Amino acid sequence: MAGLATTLGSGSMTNAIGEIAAMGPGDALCVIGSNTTECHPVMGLAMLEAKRRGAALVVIDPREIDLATRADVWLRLTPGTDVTLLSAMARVIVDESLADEDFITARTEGFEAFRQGLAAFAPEDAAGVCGLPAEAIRRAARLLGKAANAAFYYTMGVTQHVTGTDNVLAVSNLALATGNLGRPKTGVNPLRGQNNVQGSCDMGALPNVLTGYRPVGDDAARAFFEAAWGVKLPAEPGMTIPRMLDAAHHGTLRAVYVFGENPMRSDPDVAHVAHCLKALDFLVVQDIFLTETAELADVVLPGASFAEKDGTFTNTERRVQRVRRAVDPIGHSRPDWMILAELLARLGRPERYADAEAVFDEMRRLTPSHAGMTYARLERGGLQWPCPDETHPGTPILHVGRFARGLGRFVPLAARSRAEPPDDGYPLTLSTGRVSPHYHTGTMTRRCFGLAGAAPEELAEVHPDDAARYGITDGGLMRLRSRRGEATARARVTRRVPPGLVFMTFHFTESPANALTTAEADPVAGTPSFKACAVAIEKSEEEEKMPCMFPHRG
Ligand SMILES: Nc1nc2c(c(=O)[nH]1)N[C@H]1C(S)=C(S)[C@@H](COP(=O)(O)OP(=O)(O)OC[C@H]3O[C@@H](n4cnc5c(=O)[nH]c(N)nc54)[C@H](O)[C@@H]3O)O[C@H]1N2
Ligand SMILES: Nc1nc2c(c(=O)[nH]1)N[C@H]1C(S)=C(S)[C@@H](COP(=O)(O)OP(=O)(O)OC[C@H]3O[C@@H](n4cnc5c(=O)[nH]c(N)nc54)[C@H](O)[C@@H]3O)O[C@H]1N2
Ligand SMILES: [Mo]
Repeated sequence: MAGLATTLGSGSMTNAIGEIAAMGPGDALCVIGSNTTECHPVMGLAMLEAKRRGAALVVIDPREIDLATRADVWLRLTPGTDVTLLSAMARVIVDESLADEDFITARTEGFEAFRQGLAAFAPEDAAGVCGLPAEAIRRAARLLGKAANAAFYYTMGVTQHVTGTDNVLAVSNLALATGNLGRPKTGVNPLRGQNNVQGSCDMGALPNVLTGYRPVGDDAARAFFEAAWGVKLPAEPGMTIPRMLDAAHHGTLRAVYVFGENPMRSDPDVAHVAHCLKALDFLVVQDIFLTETAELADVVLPGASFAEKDGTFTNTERRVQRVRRAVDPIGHSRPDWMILAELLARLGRPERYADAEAVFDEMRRLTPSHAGMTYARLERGGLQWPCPDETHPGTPILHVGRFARGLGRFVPLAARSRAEPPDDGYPLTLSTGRVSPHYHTGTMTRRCFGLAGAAPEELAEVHPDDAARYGITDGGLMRLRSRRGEATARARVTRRVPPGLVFMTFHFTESPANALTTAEADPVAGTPSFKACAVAIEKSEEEEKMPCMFPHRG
């Protein structure tokens, strides 16, 4: 969001999901740092469908994910070198006159400075930095530069680095240079991960904005909400999670209310997280299960799951959709909004909501981009914001004819190094992420018989050369150490990862990847470097403590 708000004026997926499968001969897809078939399988399948119909596929990923095996060009870059690679591709596009000059003249600014900045990114030099043949960089650039329509998709391989914002700007620069915005089958498309992360951001669940991305520092915006709610609002942005943790450590933050989040397994450097949460005077956790974080809480409030309540989710293409209660809440658990409304009442604000629809009606009254949505209208498959009035059909594609900020902005970039490069003590790079059967910290999916059966335990990917060097066998246990902590995991010896890279998930509490990761973060967005930290590995002898759950292994 930090990156795209700068260049385009709006930080969400620019195009619609349905356009992907419709791509065909002459079109190209560029998938960067996104294991789409495992993490967004519906869109992953659409990408494979586009490929089958004749669209070209460029994949930029250090690991041999499914999509890489199907790509026309797979760029197996060294982790953390995306700015260099994407800038070198832009350089080829400009040098070989493949840039869209009409688009650049009519709809963008800053091109000249950007073009001059590309002098630092000759493909031959980039090849060394990224660990790739220069010719592969050229081939990928030509495929995208010559395509009738090219669409860019990216996720956490791009953002979860100390250079995350720069990486996003590099993607945006490439889309602007090739004129691939504001039309079907194009766009800069960050695929949102959680079912309602888009909706949470739209509703101001960020430190610096109110609903609809109106800054808390904007007097007029604040006055509008103050009049509606009858309260005084702070003009200063709040804190990001890493800053909250530091403030807890320093004693300037005394109480925290966590809901729908399990930072004791999902935040980097969990030893630090535990220390900070224990330093608080008061911790409340509202979850549907007793998580590792809830175990530290003074008060645990049982929430009801998605299937037990009414409301809306906003998906990655900005589509607001209804969810409906299918079963009754269990025991004393309640929908989150009811718990919050009850708490408000106890704090002296009377309950104002009869049901979830009443909450929605307030939200659309206060949010111009959602003003035209009603529960009745949402019955027909949902609506994509902006949807300013009740006759408006919603907006499938952003930036048609004009960018949200007026002109699209090129941003010249310089390559910066990743977090914690390997050294003698910690000679390998750890990258973390997901496998398809499990969701995040496993609170939900590990309780599901079928999913737990499909992936009962961590299988950390390690290259055969590294396995041989450290005496690690396929299916055997290995110990991983970083400057922050250690973890034990079963090894999967595979060429899916390149030499020097170890990949593990953060799904398994007994093999906690975030005991190892670093809290070093992107300076603009505050997103941690989950995709790169330095580790050491060795064979582990803890076999009885972690019996093998795969009968055919170990
Ligand atoms: N099954 C399942 N699906 C999920 C989730 C889940 O937990 N389980 N979580 C959801 C959520 S919240 C999210 S955010 C998404 C995440 O979806 P993804 O971002 O697709 O998931 P990750 O496993 O984090 O994969 C990131 C990809 O980036 C690559 N990568 C790592 N470092 C680099 C790099 O330096 N450059 C490049 N170009 N690539 C790199 C990795 O090899 C990997 O293929 O998934 C969503 N969907
Ligand atoms: N090492 C590493 N760490 C990562 C990442 C990575 O790639 N690598 N990815 C990061 C990313 S992109 C993300 S999005 C985060 C995810 O981090 P988290 O959001 O902390 O992970 P989840 O396990 O999804 O936690 C969600 C919690 O909400 C609870 N819950 C589910 N439904 C409800 C509900 O309706 N109400 C309430 N009150 N609770 C509910 C679940 O039981 C669970 O405990 O992890 C981040 N951490
Ligand atoms: Mo995410």
